[in-house]
Amino acid sequence: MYETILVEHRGPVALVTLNRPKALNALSDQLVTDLGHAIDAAEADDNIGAIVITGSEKAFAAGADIKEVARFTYMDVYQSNFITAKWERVARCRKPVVAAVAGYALGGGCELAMMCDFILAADNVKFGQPEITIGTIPGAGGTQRLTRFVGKSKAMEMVLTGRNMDAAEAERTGLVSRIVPMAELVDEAVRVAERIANLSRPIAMMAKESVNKAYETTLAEGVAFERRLMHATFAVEDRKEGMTAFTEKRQPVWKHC
Ligand code: CO8
Repeated sequence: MYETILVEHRGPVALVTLNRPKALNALSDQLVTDLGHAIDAAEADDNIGAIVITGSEKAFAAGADIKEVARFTYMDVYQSNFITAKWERVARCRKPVVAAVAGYALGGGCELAMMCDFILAADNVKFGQPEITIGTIPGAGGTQRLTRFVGKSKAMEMVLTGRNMDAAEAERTGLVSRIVPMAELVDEAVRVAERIANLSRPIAMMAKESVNKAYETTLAEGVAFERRLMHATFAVEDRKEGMTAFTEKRQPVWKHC
């Protein structure tokens, strides 16, 4: 169905595997288009409660497809808003998205991982924004999201030198939520995504929206936004069911409404 990705449903989880092994999953226009369509389909599917995006053991994605973009002129990238505008589809997804990252996550690959809600990474992971070494700068949020994840000093060093960050440093700096042994990465990511998908879906969407607000606004506005959404959970049937189940000492039965 897709040229450059594989999509598999594991229970309530859509597992999307980037699949251009010969190019280390470089993010060609076709791949980013396929990924956008897969996100559209997962969002529209009531059986799906969460998404996992992964690559191969060697590369999550080695960045934009340099061979494809090398020939572009300024007018090409400006007028088409270059493909990085399309990549934002992942960041706009309302269902939870987990990145399961092994190997190289460079340039656009690092940016794509950071567009997901959180990152589980294998012990062989290498994150980096090496754009400067090919004469450009990150164009899909790298200078902004990396700085928010790891702070100015480390982000600036990485963006200015193009050096990579290994698993230990990524965990220490909070770029990833956890490091997982390579052999368990995808199964663990699916397990975590399944746990989320099996909770109340509207409540998970509100939780995601509220955490994301922390990146967009002041503390006072963010706290006010969170309070309004928390109030809104009291209009969701699942909120009543969750609290009733607790008082009745039983498991909740979510209706996702
Ligand atoms: N684009 C296209 N092809 C790639 C890419 C890529 N980003 N990365 C790897 N490949 C291809 C290689 O060309 C090679 O293909 P072939 O066998 O046909 O020559 C194949 O994948 C395997 O790669 P290597 O032989 O290089 O594998 P190694 O294990 O020796 O090295 C590396 C792995 C270190 C990951 C190396 O491939 C590398 O440095 N890749 C490029 C990494 C990079 O610079 N990424 C940033 C790209 S720029 C970006 O993402 C943001 C762009 C925003 C720009 C906006 C412009 C308008």
